[in-house]
Amino acid sequence: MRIDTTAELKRKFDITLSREQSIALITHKKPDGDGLAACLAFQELLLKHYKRPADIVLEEPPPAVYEFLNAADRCITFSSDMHYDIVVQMDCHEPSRVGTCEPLLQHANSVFAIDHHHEKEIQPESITFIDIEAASTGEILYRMFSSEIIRLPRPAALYIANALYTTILNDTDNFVNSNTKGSTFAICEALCQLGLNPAYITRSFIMGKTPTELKFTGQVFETIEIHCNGQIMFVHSTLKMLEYMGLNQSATSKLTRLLKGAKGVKVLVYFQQGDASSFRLSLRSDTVDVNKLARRFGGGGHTQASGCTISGSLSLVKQTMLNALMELLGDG
Ligand SMILES: [Mn+2]
Repeated sequence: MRIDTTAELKRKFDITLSREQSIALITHKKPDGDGLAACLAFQELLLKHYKRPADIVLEEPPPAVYEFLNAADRCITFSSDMHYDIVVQMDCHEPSRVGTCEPLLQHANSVFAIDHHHEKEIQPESITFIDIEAASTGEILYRMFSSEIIRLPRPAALYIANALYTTILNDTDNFVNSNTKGSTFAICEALCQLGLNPAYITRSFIMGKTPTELKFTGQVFETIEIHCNGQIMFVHSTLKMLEYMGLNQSATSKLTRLLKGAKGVKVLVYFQQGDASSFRLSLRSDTVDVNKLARRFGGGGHTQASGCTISGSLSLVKQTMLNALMELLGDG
């Protein structure tokens, strides 16, 4: 069931909380700075305001970059014997996006989804709130609970401010995406009132790459290919490239941030090899609806930033995407 206001969402959540016991917070596969930090903020709020512990359940331990939010100590890894009364899905609303954690949704008495991606598959039995205007899922959480957060003891409020700011940095790409609005800055200002030090979070989350990761970034830049008179830009990375540098997939995260906005380029596609037989595509554009494009390949996301996975060799996957893009840009 889709509901339309955060007030209604909160009301339903409060009722459910009074009726049920155990709570799990989950997010999509390959958790990002929005989904994961929104879970961390919500976990802290549930514990300090509602006095209710909640487990953050992930497919695997969180990436090391989230250590500034003590993520490793605050998350547990999914196992098939886990059952929770309430499951809250953050930054996604379709069961297929939660990966191996999906059984948690099936076994829960109540499921909530809080998201800002375009509607894909609303589950009739889950209470789903989607606001595609929100810059991040964390922003929705802030709107729901701002008065509760302000009243929390300072360390808890600061922790939540840090986590919510991370969600905003992540999804606005450090305030360069078009989802950055006055209301986003207003929330950031409110978070500063709670003690947030923006530069500290930026250093911990956006910067802080190791020299080896920067070298890998340089190698990805080396793969730049342009098509259609410079309107399409492709870059890629392979498992071999990562292996050679002794890195894992987390080195590929946020890399499109450095490549977006190239002059004359309408669509940027980053092909990241995920396993021996498939590529995960990150699509970015200011003018083309890449959500629609990603959906054609079973993916989705936002109008200007989306993703999908395509099986095949790198050359085949690139050709498939190039054909689809040429058709879309009217050159095919
Ligand atoms: Mn998000």
